[in-house]
Amino acid sequence: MLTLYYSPGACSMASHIGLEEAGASFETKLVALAKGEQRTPEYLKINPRGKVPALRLDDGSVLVENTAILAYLGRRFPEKGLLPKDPVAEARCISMMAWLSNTVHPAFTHIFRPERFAEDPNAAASVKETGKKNFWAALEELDGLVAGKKWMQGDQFTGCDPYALVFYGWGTRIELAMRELKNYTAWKDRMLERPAVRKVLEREQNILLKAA
Ligand SMILES: N[C@@H](CCC(=O)N[C@@H](CS)C(=O)NCC(=O)O)C(=O)O
Repeated sequence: MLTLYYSPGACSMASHIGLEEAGASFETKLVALAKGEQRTPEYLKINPRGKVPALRLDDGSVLVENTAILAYLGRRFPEKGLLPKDPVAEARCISMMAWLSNTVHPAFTHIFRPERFAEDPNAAASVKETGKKNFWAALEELDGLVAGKKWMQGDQFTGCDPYALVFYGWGTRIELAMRELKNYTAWKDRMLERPAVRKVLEREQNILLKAA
């Protein structure tokens, strides 16, 4: 049985939705980030980096990083199409997930945890402001990328979709003008129509259900 370590509202929601979409048999273990549970000795044995998500596999080993978990689910449940079969399409999907992980997510972290980027408390406001500009620019880019498409990679629903939903939720949480992003918002509404997505949003009590 697969075990997902997650925290409601965190980026682990991408892997959580991926597991539901894949129809995988899995259990969840809540790691409350707000209570610092990611830094307990027990959890550090699972992921020494103290981050969610982490996915315990059937053989007891652990996989971390949304990009890797979503790619794994794509390979393990190929009939669900979370990872395109064509090599170029597959690479484009991984490329987008890598960008979400290495650029979009850290832009938000600058807003949420400025002290991680500058120890001087006087710098916090500036770090946050820069993070906000970069995060908004990334959301605008996502809006452009999904224009004229049903899903992030085109006609096929892939791992990029649950991953991109995390950032729509975070933008909503900090009250950015998400509705100005017409394509991204229409895509988010299509996401909310998917039973697997709704199931996870309900389990995580996600803000997108309240905002819908
Ligand atoms: N690139 C990683 C990011 C993991 C990550 O930063 N997770 C955050 C939640 S969104 C976390 O666990 N933060 C806890 C902390 O930094 O203390 C991934 O996609 O899995």
